[in-house]
Amino acid sequence: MGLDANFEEAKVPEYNLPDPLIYLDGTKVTNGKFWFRKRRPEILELFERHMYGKMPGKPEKMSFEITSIDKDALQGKATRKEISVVMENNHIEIQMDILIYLPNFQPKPVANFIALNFFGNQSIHQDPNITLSNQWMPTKIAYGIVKHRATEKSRGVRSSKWPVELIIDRGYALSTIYSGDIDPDFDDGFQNGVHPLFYKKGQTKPAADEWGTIGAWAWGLRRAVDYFERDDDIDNSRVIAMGHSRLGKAALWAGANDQRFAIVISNNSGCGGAALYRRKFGETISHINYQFPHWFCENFKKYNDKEDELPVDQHMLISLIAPRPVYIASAEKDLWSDPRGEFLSAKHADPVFKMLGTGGLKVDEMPEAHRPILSTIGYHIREGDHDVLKYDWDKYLDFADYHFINV
Ligand code: GTR
Repeated sequence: MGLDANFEEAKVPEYNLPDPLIYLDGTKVTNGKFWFRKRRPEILELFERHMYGKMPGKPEKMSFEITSIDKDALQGKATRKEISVVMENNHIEIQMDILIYLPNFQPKPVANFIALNFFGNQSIHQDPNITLSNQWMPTKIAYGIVKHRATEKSRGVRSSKWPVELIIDRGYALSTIYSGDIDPDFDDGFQNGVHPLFYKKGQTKPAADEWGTIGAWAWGLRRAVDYFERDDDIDNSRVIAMGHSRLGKAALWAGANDQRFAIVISNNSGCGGAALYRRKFGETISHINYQFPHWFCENFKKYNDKEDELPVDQHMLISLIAPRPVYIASAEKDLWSDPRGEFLSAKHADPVFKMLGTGGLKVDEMPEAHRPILSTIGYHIREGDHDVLKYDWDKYLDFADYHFINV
């Protein structure tokens, strides 16, 4: 299969989206009580069975160890903490390391962004005291990742995507975890990472309706919240899940599953994230399953080139977050992620948000670049490529302020 894709709006096919407010039996959801009792679980189950796979609950054992703490980080403006979370199930252990920067000037507990990273915690900032990851990661010499391991040269290589000082100055904490601590991003038949902790006797890979790698990352984000619940510096009513691209897909799925995330932010999450599949614009189901056969559950492969047969589409993923605020961000040149499809997911989730008594999405038409929309559903598109920029973070901070302070 080649990777030819449609990038022309005129070639988007006609499509009918499944209605988030119509039950599988064809009747209509009439109020919020039935949404939560019946329709929301129905939709969640469809996403589990056909797309992301079911994820397990908490492991049998979890232990938390603060491995470092520095109250004088970032020229005194922040406290840096590192926490090792060891999780055990079926006598197998896995460890994920959380790096947290807390603003020193802000009274505790503070609102907190949690976002997974692609190249280890040390990649987000030049701070020489961040513990260097020793996990497998994709080799990338330009980033100082040599023979699948981070070197000293990898410190801060991704700092343009992580404006830590800005986040701290605005009074928020930032937490991050290397995604590969939870599941390394390659197709090894699910032998490494968290999946084997939950195999039943004789099981060697997830069943067709069980989690893939995106499900595992989402699960890891939820386990981070288990830690935050024990940390008095963090306000557990104000935890924000944020993710870029593949990690944005995971942030949305985590937010759909776990109402402890007060706000969910998708940065350029595209196919399998915020974008509507039925538009077949940019990356499609067959592209993603071909390039990343480990991301979704096995059942999802049945929908290669059959997006119209899928019982859900991604506006329904957004609707699972309601009534909690959700922000979707696109970039003009990121056509592979289908910016318009990302906006339309927000728009078609709006009826659920409105039924639940929120303001939903306050516009009908996709805004121009650099005209952010602040409402329960937030949205912006900016100039430029597939990336996370300071501009994006600025808007996420505005969105969080709008919901946490101004409301
Ligand atoms: C691409 C993939 C996208 C997106 C992106 C990323 O190769 O096709 O779905 O996830 O990677 O994570 O940067």
